[in-house]
Amino acid sequence: MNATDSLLYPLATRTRRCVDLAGTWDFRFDPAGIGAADGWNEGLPDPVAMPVPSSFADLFTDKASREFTGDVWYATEMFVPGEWRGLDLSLRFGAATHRAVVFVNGRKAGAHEGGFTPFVVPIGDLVHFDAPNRIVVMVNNELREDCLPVGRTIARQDGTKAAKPYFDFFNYAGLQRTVHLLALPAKHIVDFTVAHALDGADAIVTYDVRTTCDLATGVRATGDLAVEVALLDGAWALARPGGERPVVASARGASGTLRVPDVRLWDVGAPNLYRVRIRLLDGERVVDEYEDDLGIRTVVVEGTKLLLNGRPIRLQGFGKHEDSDIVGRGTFLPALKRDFELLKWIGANSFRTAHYPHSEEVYRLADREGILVVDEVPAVGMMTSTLNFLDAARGAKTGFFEKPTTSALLTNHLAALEETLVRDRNHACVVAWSLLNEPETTDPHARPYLEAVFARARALDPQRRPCTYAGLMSAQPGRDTCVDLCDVVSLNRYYGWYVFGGFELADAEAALRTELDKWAELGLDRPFLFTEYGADTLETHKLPSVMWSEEYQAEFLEMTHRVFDAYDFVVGEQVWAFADFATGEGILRADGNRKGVFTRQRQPKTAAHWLRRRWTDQTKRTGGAAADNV
Ligand code: BDP
Repeated sequence: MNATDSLLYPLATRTRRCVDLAGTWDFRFDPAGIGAADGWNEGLPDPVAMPVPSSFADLFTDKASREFTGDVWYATEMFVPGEWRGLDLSLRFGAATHRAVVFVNGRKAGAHEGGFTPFVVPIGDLVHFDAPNRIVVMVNNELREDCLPVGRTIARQDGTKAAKPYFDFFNYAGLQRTVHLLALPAKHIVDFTVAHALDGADAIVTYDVRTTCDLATGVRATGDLAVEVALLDGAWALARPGGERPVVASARGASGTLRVPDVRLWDVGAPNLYRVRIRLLDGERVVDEYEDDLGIRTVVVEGTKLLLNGRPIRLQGFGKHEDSDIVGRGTFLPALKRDFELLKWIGANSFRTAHYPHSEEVYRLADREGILVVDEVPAVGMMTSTLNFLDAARGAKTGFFEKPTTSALLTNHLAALEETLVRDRNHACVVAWSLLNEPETTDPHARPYLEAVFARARALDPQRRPCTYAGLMSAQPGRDTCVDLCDVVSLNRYYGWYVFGGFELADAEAALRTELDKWAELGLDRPFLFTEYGADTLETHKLPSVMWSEEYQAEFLEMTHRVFDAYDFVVGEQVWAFADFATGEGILRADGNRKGVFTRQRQPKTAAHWLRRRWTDQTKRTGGAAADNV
């Protein structure tokens, strides 16, 4: 079984059972790394209570717990009913940050590297039926140079470990996402892909379904079984209790096409969703059935334009972390809903999942709310620097892609990339893939590494969505050795903050214009997206403005937007950041990164009102896809 097998979102259907294991689990820190030798895989001695999902860091009142780096252990019990004998049983983790080993009834069931993508471990041989079963998970949150996200782990004087991220967000960890017990038919659907094209008023959906029969034979074959794919009307109003939604189109075969007459396209703010129903059939008998929401829309890059459903779209929104009070990076649906309401209020139509794939629930909600997502792989910290945000602007050579760890890092990067794209590629909301954040592309050694990453991404997306990376500030026109790999050029720029800040804001404006003029001269003929620009802002007022005041953040944004509006090839502005977020401690961060347009408690700073005016006006002005919808 591969890590990317059975990454389908866990949903119960007539053939599938799925038990959410959220709740209060047992938990223990293991600072001395004795758990394995002391048999904690059988169960935890003297555990404390721990909510799952959540990050553990902000739940305790002592600093050692918050900053803990090393192994932590989780345990719980689950009941496996006898009628599930003969089914394919597995545990599915939405994520375990950054790596995990899973034990069932004391025996190892599986392991996974990478903290932001789901994985499935088969447990059929390990469970007791009609009885409680013990699950134990050892999670490790150490940062390394050969793993994503990149950083180091140091030993402090007293021997305890500490994280040294090469990135600027708190190293939250643990079982931060959902955990499910799955019972699937022995022969089942593993995955499917869709790609969309428009033909007049109709859509043509090209699909491909993988089943366990393919896995067994290694070739595209369903044996004696047949695959049937149907597109159902998605409107909830049409779903009658006990009744079925009307079938809009259907086809037989593991791959094929569906013609959707008079298609209702998914769009920004108009999130029309169909339901896709996939059946694996033995004659008339349904062996397996999977059903989920599906939005139909096209994304194409044409010259310097980004087209959504054939119309130019301008992305406006934010770079956004998964980060909230108390739960840290843990999945917490009410906070997520609040974020989407704020996005709609401010007129945003998109965000980037900086700097890792967010929880699956984020994309499901984005599909339902009609918000576009630039989906980022957890490839951040690809400069040897613990002050990466400063060094990105300075451009010192760190030789990141020349290290002995580079090839192992690439292997892990490709795995994380594959898991991200396989997990998310059917979502209508995903408009582009961001394959790295601020890699050291000023160094030609980055080139072969990025070529491998881009090639893998392109092979994994039948929709051929644009691929990009968020480019660091020192990778100026002519100095970035990889920019031609991008379908959309994404820039992280801090004119007016890390350079030419405060009273020098007019010089910042001139420098930004000079850079954009140089990009124009290079004639790349591609759309440009600003994936980061922003200023740290405390909830304080100052007239005239000073850096860190709310007035300065608004002036900074006004200046930057004045420049963007003068360049046609700039098709997107994603402010850094949506909300204030937690970072490690340091003299350059005032209790976290404060570049949020909203506070960490999700209240607006002054700039939020200003942005709202711009983004609601702009959508009217452009008359494009965003206009109808936000
Ligand atoms: C960029 C990083 C981002 C930081 C930001 C900042 O991509 O993660 O939070 O700078 O300094 O370098 O605020």
